[in-house]
Amino acid sequence: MRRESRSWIWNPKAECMSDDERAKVQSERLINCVNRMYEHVPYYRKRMEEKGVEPGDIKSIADLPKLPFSDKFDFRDNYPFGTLAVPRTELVRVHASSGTTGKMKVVGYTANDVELWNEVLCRAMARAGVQKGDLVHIAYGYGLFTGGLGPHFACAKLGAVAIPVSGGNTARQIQILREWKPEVIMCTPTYALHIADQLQEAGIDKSELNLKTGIFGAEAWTTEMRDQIEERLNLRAFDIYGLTEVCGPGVGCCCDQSDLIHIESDHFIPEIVDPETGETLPEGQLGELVFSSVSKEGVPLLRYNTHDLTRIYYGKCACGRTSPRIEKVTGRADDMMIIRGVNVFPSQIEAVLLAHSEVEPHYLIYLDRVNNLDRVTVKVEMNPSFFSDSIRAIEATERMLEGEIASMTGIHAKIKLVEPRSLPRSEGKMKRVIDERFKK
Ligand code: DLL
Repeated sequence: MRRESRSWIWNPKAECMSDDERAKVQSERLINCVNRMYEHVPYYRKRMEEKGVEPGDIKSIADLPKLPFSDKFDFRDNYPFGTLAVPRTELVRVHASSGTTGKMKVVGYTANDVELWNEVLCRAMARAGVQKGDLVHIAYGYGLFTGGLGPHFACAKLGAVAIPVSGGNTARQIQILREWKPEVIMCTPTYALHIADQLQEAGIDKSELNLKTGIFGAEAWTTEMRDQIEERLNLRAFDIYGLTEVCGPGVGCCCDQSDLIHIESDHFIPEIVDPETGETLPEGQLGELVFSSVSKEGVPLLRYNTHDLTRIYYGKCACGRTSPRIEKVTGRADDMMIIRGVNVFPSQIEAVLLAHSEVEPHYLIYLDRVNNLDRVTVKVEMNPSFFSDSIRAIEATERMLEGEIASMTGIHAKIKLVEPRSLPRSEGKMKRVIDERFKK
């Protein structure tokens, strides 16, 4: 039984508008954004010229596929402020995220951008059941990362009380959870599980806490993991999605009807494209998620490829909202492991592991190469009660998990059950894959 939901709708006008109304709003904002980008952002103007598109060619949302894509390399090549569409002096804040390209992706916000971010976060938090007056324990990192300061300021707009704990110092987190009794916690799903472990270790029962809602995101997680977090912290868990380049958390969040994530598409227009051809894919097909953040002033983006893999669904949701929904993001196209030619996602392995009570949701995937062949080893922690079991039972579990992973993914992964609490923990995003294959 899942805990009852406290969900409500922050902005019915924006979240429940008809398809025609949405298309009208999106078209107006898109046209305006294309003009601003063409005028003020040299990299994008060049891209449009190369493709032979002019602002006048974009007359409505239907023309979106005519526009060129943008990508994380545009942030690298225009580091730090070359992606701005306004003078730098008009910014009120800057955030950044580290990229796989080595250079940070720097994103500037005007006062209106911060206000827009607060608005979409209020939609997400209300959807997740945050009420006016609630204490919101924010254990996402504060700083350049958007997870801390974004929700922090949005709490004031919603009328909730932010507790700016930031990440780390888990003992103090637990003290606050137990003594101040916040109703809401926001952190990465892996950190939520770490907190649950620490509570258990300290012999603190979940009934001593007062958590009702958890808003988790910033990394891929499965429904199995959601169930564990809900059970262990006695709360209702919601999936919040976002990326720094588009604003941070709050690009979308699931409602209480399903795990699908409603996208705030009046501001962030989503598309799903074929990773090979760039063609826009129809509803329900797996592809890369692309956003046009048409209302942003500081760093607006047109057709920015997130490389996150998901599917999109349209139509009215049982919650009453009409905004398009994406499936839980299961991985990034560039997170994908190619093992002996087979595409495998860490989330596939996680789904198998979490279906078994003998193991805990703490695991690491090691990739190396022996005699030019890829080898996969998954270290996963045993459940403390199973840990005391016989070697034979442990080995049998290892073989059983190997069999299930093989039938799920088509690859052989060696499973090593390790002692409880022996793998490193993360206070932010968890790095699950250690790839040694290309090291000399
Ligand atoms: O992770 C923003 C955020 C903070 C989202 C707090 C949610 C909560 P970045 O550091 O720029 O921004 O990383 C963005 O993280 O492209 C996805 O690959 C991944 N990601 C974010 N949210 C989810 C989620 C923040 N709910 C990248 N599920 C994105 C799966 C997610 N992956």
